[in-house]
Amino acid sequence: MEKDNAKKIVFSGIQPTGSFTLGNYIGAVRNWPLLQDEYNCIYSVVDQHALTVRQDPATLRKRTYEAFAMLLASGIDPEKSMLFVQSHNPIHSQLNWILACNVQYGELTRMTQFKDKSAKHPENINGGLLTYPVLMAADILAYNAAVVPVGIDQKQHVELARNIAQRFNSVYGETFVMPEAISPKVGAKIMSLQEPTKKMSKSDENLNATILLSDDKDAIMRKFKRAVTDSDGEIRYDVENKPGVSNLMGIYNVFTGKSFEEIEKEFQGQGYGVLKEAVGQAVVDGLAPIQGEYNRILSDKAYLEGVMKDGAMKAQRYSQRILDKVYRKVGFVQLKNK
Ligand code: ATP
Ligand code: LTN
Repeated sequence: MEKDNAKKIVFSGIQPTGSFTLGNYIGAVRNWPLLQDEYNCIYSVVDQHALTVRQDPATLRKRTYEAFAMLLASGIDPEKSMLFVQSHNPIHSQLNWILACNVQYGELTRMTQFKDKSAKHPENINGGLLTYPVLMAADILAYNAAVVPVGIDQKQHVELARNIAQRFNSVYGETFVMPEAISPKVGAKIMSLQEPTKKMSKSDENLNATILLSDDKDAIMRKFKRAVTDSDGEIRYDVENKPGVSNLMGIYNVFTGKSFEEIEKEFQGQGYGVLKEAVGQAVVDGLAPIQGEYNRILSDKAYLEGVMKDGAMKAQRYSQRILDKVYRKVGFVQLKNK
C-alpha cells in the first residue's frame, strides 16, 4: 500500500467458510478493487471468525488459500492494497480484549446474526459466536478504518463497532476514527435462487439456491433455469411482490450495466425462461475471466504465501502504532525500546 496519509482507510473481511457465492461477490468482493485508487484499502481473509462454526482443520486451511486466491483474482492488487490473513496479525486479538471490556452483554445478544446462528446451531452456541462482532470491531479499529464496504447483513455489526469506538473515545480520549458501512445500491442483498425472500448464503444446504464463483457454465445455467420466480409471468422490478424476478433483474443489472427500465423493455412480452437464460449467460461471461485467474493463482502456492507474508508484515506494522496508543490510553505500562 502506498503511503498517502490524505486518503481514508477502507477495511473489509470475508470468512473462508466455503466457496464464495454470487452474493459475496456482488454485495462485497466485487466492490473492493474499485476502491483501491480513492482509498488506502486493507482487506483480510478472516479465518479466526470462521472458527465460530466448527471447521475441519484441513478444509479451513484449503479454503483460506482459495479465498485469498479469489480476492486476488477479483482484482485486489497487493501493490495497491494490504491483503492478509487475519490470524497472521495477532494485533486483532490483542485489541479484541480491550474492546470486549467496553461492550455490554446485552449489546451482543441483540445482534441479529447471533440470534440466527445460535438458532441454527443450538448444539454449539460458543463464546466466539457471541463475541464475533467484537473481533470484527477490532479488525476495523486496529487500522482506524473510516469506510467498511459490506453487504446489508453486516451493517448492524459495523454500527456496533461505531458504538464501541465512541464509548472508548469518550472514556479515554480521542483514539478511534468512527467507521461507516457502505453497501452497493443494487445487490447489497442477493437472494437465494430457491427462496428469494432469504439471502443467498455460503452455508445453504440446498445447492440450487446458491451460485458459487467456482461453478462451471453448466452448473450456473442449470441453477438459473431452476430459479424460483412467481406465477404472474410479467418481467417487472418489484422487490416486494416479485422477489424472485427482481433478484434475477438485480443480478442482470450488475453484470450488464442495464437499468431496470431497459431490462423490462428488453424482455417485454417474453417468458421467464428467456430472462433466466440471459441472466445465466451474463453471469457465465462475467465470471469467466475471474475463474481463469483464480485457477492460475491458486496453483502457485509459493506466490500466494509470498503475498500473505508481505501483507501480514505491513498489517502488523500499521496496526502496532494504533495498539500502542490504545495500551497507553488504558494505562498499561509501556517499556521503552521493547
Ligand atoms: P455464511 O453463510 O458462512 O454466514 P456469508 O455467505 O454470509 O457466510 P460472509 O463471509 O459472512 O459470507 O460475508 C462476506 C461478505 O459478503 C459480507 O460483506 C457480507 O455482507 C456479504 N454478503 C454475504 N451474503 C450476501 C448476499 N446474499 N448478498 C449481498 N452480500 C452478501
Ligand atoms: N463479519 C463479516 C466478515 C468480517 C468483516 C470484518 C467485514 C469480519 N471482520 C471487518 C468487514 C469488516 C461477515 O461477512 N460475516
